[in-house]
Amino acid sequence: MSAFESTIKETAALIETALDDFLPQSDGPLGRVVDAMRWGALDGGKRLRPFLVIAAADMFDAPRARSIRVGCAVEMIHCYSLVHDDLPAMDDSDLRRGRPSVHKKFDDATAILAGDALLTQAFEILAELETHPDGNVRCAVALELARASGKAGMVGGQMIDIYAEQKDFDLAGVTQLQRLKTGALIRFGAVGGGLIAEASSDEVAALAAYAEDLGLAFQIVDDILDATADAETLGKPAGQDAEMDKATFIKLLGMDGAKSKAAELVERCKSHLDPFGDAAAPLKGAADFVFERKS
Ligand code: GRG
Repeated sequence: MSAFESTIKETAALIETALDDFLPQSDGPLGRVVDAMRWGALDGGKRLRPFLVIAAADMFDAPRARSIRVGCAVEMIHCYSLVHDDLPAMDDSDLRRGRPSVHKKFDDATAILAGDALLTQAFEILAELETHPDGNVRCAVALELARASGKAGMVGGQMIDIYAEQKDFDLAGVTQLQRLKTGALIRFGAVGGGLIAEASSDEVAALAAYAEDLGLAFQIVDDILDATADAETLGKPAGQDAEMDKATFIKLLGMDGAKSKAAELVERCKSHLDPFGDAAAPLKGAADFVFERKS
């Protein structure tokens, strides 16, 4: 295991414990929604977005207790999006992280409510005093997460993605779609970490520039992994079977073009962190991890 993999595993364990504490089990109908929230949020995932929060906040020596709370908030939003995305009305997926998706384990109504409850609890956590003693800081972080999650961010990107299945998008169109759908929460990770640590506006801008390039690289790698898995299933060279009704980076750039674009973005994203010197090593490690990941 690389040094970076051990680091992200350590922060993932901190997030797992904190999420477990935020979601205590209970009895009756309320217990059912909590069980479904736990099924959707615990025991899985790379915890990349919370890692970005913690690593960015660490650069400014912010208390870990605060960055872990902000990390849990963004992970709850991410998990809610996966729970809803798996529903029959969206991607209709029976499996998530190698086990039954929430609506398969429970039922559709419970999955909708569990997703809603994860979404709302994320903002409850950010509003609580323990997140930061200064209400202005708590408000700034909540505002940033709301914008990243809603119609100007992830939800907007998902809407465009559903619509785009019938349309031919050019590179600028796909880039914009992915900036919203997956990029906005990744961007929040680094920016949220800077905000909770009361970094200067220039420092937050550098974190945003890093995370914007990182988010795009993440999505290109996701497309490469999907195309490779499809090719293995179909027994054809990777990249030749990109879904024709869906705009992907593979469809627009080809497999080799997509790989070099991802590599270019990873190098560029790391360069935005140069002003932070050695303190930025964990965030730079995250960029290499995104490029090299296999799942
Ligand atoms: C339903 C409002 C709503 C939005 C859904 C993000 C999203 C929008 C849907 C997920 C579909 C998907 C699989 C997109 C590809 C990129 C992505 C977000 C992958 C999953 O993120 P990882 O790899 O997952 O960080 P883990 O399991 O590691 O947390």
